[in-house]
Amino acid sequence: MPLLLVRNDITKMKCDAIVNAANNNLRGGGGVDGAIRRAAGIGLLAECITLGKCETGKAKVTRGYRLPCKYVIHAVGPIWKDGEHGEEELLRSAYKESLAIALKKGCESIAFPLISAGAYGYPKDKAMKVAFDCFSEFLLEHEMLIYLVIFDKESTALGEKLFPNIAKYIDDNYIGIKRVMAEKRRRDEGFGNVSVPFDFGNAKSECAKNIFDSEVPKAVAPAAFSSLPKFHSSAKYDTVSLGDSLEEALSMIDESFSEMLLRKIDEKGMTDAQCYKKANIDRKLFSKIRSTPNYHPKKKTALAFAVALELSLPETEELLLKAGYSLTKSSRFDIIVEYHIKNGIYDIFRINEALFSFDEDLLGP
Ligand code: AR6
Repeated sequence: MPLLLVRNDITKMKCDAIVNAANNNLRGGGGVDGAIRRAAGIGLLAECITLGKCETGKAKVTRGYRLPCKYVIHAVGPIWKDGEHGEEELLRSAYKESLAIALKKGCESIAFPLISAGAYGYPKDKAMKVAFDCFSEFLLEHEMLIYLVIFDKESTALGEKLFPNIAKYIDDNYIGIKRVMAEKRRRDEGFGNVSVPFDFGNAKSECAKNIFDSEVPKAVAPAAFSSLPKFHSSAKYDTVSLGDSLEEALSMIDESFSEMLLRKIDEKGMTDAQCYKKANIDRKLFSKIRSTPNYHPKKKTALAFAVALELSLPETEELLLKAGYSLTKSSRFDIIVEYHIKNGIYDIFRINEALFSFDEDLLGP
């Protein structure tokens, strides 16, 4: 099961367990701890009292009481001093212990806050990296839906601060909506081809979000592509006549997205599980893709597989095309993904961290 980043109040998360950023006394405090206790009610404090203390880097579990979760796992992260006092190890341990408890309790879903990144002063970018590392390591071995819940806008530390190189790459490559619209108008008015591939369905700038519905307009809806047989070239298409055998016509149908994906998995010597886990995709969705030759994925799913397979940029474009998509310069989402592929960064959690920080959709299901 994948890792999802969400902006929410953790007390609202409907999952098997939520994690509390607690202190050694387990008697409550401010921040996420205070919010959880207020929402859970007095029963939670009463049970905490029976548990005694909890060492830094460790975790203990109670029931969820009035919260919409079965369990609350109280994890104690380190107080940040300067990074030279074993903070990272302790923070890793807090995440690992929490996940081990969730596993033992049979949880299928769990939501974490950014432990230690509030009152305990752990720098948010560093805290996020530790969280991602722990989750991705865990998900390689286990099936669980993990949410990392970011509460305040500031927790993301925002893309430009965290990722100046990516911000620069976006500046250099992003084509604003006005220019794209002008180019589209030129094309519509018959002034020749545009140089910018424009994809309404993926224009995700603030500007684009306001202008267009998030739905892909029918005329360019990728689903429309997938239902049509694809031909290798127009020259070949011309040769198909009514008298040609069905077999011949079928032989011209292009490889579908699913077929290309499965072929690439074989070529890369990966197992299915290695691929879908690396793509942050759950087993169920992968099985559906595997058993549906004409499966039409979302763009973020197709790109997640491209990243998992470590495809080059042209190969990525090819895989996307199978699903009726392309990478465009009119979408910050596309540019950020392109940046990572170009730089050989194929860690989906790292890419998602960047996407999240720039307030974009994430790769995955
Ligand atoms: N939902 C999700 N995240 C939240 C919420 C919420 N409702 N509220 C805050 N956060 P902190 P720590 C984020 O201070 O640094 C307590 O007093 C917050 O933005 O809650 O581990 C304990 O009793 C930040 O990113 O925990 C301890 O004494 C993250 O949760 C001490 O604070 C953690 O912030 C623990 O400090």
